[in-house]
Amino acid sequence: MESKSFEVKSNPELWEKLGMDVARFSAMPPMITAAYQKIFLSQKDRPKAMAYFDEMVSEVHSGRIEELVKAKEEGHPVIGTFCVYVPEEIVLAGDGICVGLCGGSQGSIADAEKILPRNICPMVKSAFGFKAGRICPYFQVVDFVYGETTCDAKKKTWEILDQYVPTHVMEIPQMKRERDKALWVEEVKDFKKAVEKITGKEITLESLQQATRKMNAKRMALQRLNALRHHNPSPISGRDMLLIQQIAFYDEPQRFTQKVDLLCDELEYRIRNKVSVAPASAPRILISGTPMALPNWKLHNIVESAGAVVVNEESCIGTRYYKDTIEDGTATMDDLLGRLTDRYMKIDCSCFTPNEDRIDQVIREYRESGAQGIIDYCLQFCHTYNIEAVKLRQACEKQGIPFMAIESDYSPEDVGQLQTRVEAFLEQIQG
Ligand code: BJ8
Repeated sequence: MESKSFEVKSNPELWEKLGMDVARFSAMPPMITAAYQKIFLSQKDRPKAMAYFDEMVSEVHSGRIEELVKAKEEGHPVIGTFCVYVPEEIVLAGDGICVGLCGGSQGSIADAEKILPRNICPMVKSAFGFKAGRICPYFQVVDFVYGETTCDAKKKTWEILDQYVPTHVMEIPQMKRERDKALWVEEVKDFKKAVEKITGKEITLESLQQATRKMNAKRMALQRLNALRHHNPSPISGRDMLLIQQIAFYDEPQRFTQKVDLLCDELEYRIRNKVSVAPASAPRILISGTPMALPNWKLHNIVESAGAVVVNEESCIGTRYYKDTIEDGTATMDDLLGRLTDRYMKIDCSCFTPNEDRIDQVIREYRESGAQGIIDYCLQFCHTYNIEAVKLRQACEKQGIPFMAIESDYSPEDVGQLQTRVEAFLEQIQG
């Protein structure tokens, strides 16, 4: 898409209807437009199929919201989540729509800090601030939100968020023993009941099987895309890959899957015809750690502006979201809920202990992606990822993998310092 013709569209009438603070929110689309033009549309040789994803960003506050409002009017509930442990398959089986509500913007932090302590994770503050300030149309559309007990900042914030929007909480155990699985299955069943209550319809074995296939197809399309981007030279930038993985949390799943598959076809063509976004000599970086919610593009932009390519995201807005699928085949409802729980238990978030699987997974993805160094990204005040970086560093040292850990937030203040550190790291990789 031509940079000049791109625009994040506004729809003040719709926002008004949703009870938003229209005056304040009106500043958001022009800000995202400017950042998007600079970070994404200035890239050379982008795949043509990125036009769809540009369009999704353009419609993020208008067209997609209109679709959600219409779907609600037609009886489909919209459920907001903050974590990849809350099973989307159940929402789809209940004829509902799942939207990720994690916040990746500095713009809503001040709203949160009027109520919450300042020294907590920026993702939690950003998400909460969107609701408290009425400056996120997705938050205004949802029928209810489903939080979880992964980290302290989140689980305590849900108690306050409940004062603004009905907030249910899923207990996520922090170990993965048989007895933890038994508890987890019960939590999944409670979630199913909450979805059934709002739709007034029973989730049947058939509807859950269909939803499972739909989500498996989506995750497999993302697996295919991620495998293709590992090619050297890279057929697609890390910035575009991050964007697609962010859009996965608010787009309609079937349409998204088709568009990802179309992009994959184009990437195969590009690989065959040696069309790339960077030379084969460009340093290749794997980013691991805390998720980067829309519009957090800070680190990818810094790394790629320094001449490197991000070749993998070991993150929940990344491989943790799609590396595992649910076993298909004949089942009873209990079997299927058990298989679904098994799939979700494979997600290796740092809130678990012990969590050796994640360390092994990062190293595996490092090897598979042909990366030459790992940058572990931790949002400020996220203790579990911050501490787990110690073990990751030890594993990398043992295997001779260049490793750098950074801690950051959404403010632009540390950009200069991060640029310097990233450039020094890239020099180290290149010898
Ligand atoms: S499964 S990574 S999506 S919890 S960064 S809010 S943990 S203080 S986001 Fe996450 Fe689920 Fe885990 Fe993934 Fe807390 Fe840390 Fe902030 Fe975090």
